[in-house]
Amino acid sequence: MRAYRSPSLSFTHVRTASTLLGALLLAASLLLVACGGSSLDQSAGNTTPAPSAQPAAPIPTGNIVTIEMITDDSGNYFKPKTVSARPGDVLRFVLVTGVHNVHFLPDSNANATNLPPMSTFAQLPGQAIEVPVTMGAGTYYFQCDPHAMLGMVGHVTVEP
Ligand SMILES: [Cu+2]
Repeated sequence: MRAYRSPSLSFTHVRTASTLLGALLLAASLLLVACGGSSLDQSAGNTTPAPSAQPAAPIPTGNIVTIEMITDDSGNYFKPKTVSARPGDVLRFVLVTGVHNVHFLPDSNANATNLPPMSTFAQLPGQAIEVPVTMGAGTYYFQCDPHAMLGMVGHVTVEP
């Protein structure tokens, strides 16, 4: 008897789950479109940026992991260039010198979900780009787009 009933039960369960997943994916893609649109608008305008010109971030629930963005005699670089974090933490990229952004390239993060969108550019010393850690456990590559070829790249390892 039990063996006879269970297939229909699990079928119902799977259908409900996939409907939910579809709704979530739809919501996520709408969110991505909205974020992409606003960052394009900001870089296209290229007017004086407000010091706090960043995408709205969720309320931080964990630690803040600070990474400096630097241009000096030794080049353009993130410091440190390798960090670890946990889901709910915030990566805080603080501009020290130069003009930089933060981009978790999808092409360089195969199979990653919930990657942060490409940031706008930080141009004022002290300006911070805050990136909530929304990705699952794993190691993720990020770069500054104009300086990636010059070695301005880094990795964050998200711990489970
Ligand atoms: Cu840079």
